[in-house]
Amino acid sequence: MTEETTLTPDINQQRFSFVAILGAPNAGKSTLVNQLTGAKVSIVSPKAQTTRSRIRGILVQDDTQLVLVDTPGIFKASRKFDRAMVASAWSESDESDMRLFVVDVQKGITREAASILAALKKNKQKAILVLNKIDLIAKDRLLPLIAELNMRGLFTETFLISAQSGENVAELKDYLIQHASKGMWMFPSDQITDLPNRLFAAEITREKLFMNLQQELPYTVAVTTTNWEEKESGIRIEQTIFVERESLKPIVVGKNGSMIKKIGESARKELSYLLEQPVHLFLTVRVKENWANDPARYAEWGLDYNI
Ligand SMILES: Nc1nc2c(ncn2[C@@H]2O[C@H](COP(=O)(O)OP(=O)(O)OP(=O)(O)O)[C@@H](O)[C@H]2O)c(=O)[nH]1
Ligand SMILES: [Mg+2]
Repeated sequence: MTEETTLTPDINQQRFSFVAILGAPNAGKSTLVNQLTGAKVSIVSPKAQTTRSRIRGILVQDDTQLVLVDTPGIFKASRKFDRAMVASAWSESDESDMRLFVVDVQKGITREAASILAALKKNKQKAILVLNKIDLIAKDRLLPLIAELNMRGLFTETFLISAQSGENVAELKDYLIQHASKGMWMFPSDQITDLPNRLFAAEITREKLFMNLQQELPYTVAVTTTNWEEKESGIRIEQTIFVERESLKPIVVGKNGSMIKKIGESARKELSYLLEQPVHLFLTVRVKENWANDPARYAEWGLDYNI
C-alpha cells in the first residue's frame, strides 16, 4: 500500500486514456496487449477468433495510465454471440481516445481488415496504424502495403513492429504515453487487468483447449469457474467445460481421460506460475446445447444479449 501511494501521482498531474486495439482475427492484438503491459492479460493462440470479449490491460508509466482494450477480431458475424462481440468491440472503439489498427503484414488487407477500415471511415474515426509480424517478411516488401494503407487518410501515424519479439514496441508505447489525455486514473497503480481472477482462470483453460483441440472444436466450448478457494496449501479451482453436443464430450475427455488430463495439467502449471502459488485445478466436462445462447454467458462477459 505504501508503495502505491508513492507511485500514484498527484491528481492534477494524472494523465489517462483508453486505447482500443482493433484488427482482423489473428493479427496479433492480444500478443501486443501482453507485450505492452509486460504481463499476460489476454490469451493467445494460433487459431483465429481466440479472444471472445473485451479484455483490458492496464499500463502505467510516470504520470500516465493507459487502458489497452483488446477486442475480438472483427468479422461479419452470423451467430448472435459473435454479433454481441462485434458490437462490444465497436462501442469500445467509439469511447476510446486512441485506436490502434493492427495488421498482420503477411496477410495484408484481408476481407476482415477491409471491413474494419470501412467502418473506421464511416464512423469518421482516426487510428494509429500498427503493422505487425515484421519478423516474418523482408522489410522492402512492406513499402507497398504501407503506401496502400496510408492512401486512405485514416491514420495519424505508422509503426512497424513485432508484437511477439517486442521489436519497436517500446517506441509505440512511448508514443501512446505522450499522447494520453489529461485525466484521473481509473485503476490503482499496481493493477494490470480488470478481469476478475475467476474469469481470468477460465480464459487460461480456454487457451489450452485452443492449443490442444483440432480444427473447429475449440469454438464450440466454453469454460466457467465454479469454485475458488484459497487455502494454505494453495488455491483450489473448480471449472466446468461446456460442450455443445454429447458427441464432442469424448473428444475433449480423450482416450482414458488423456486429453482432459493434458489440458488440465498445462492450465494448472500456467495458473500456478501466474498466481504465484500452488494451484489445484479440477475440470468437469458437461454438455450444454446452445451455451452460446445462454444469457448467463453474455452477462458474465458484459456482452449485450439483446443485440
Ligand atoms: N511471427 C509472429 N507471430 C506473431 C506476432 N504477433 C502475434 N503472433 C502470433 O499470431 C497468432 C495470433 O496472435 P493473437 O495475439 O492471438 O492474435 P489476435 O489478433 O488477438 O487474434 P484474435 O483474438 O483471434 O482476434 C499467435 O500464434 C501469435 O503467437 C509477431 O509479431 N510475429
Ligand atoms: Mg486476441
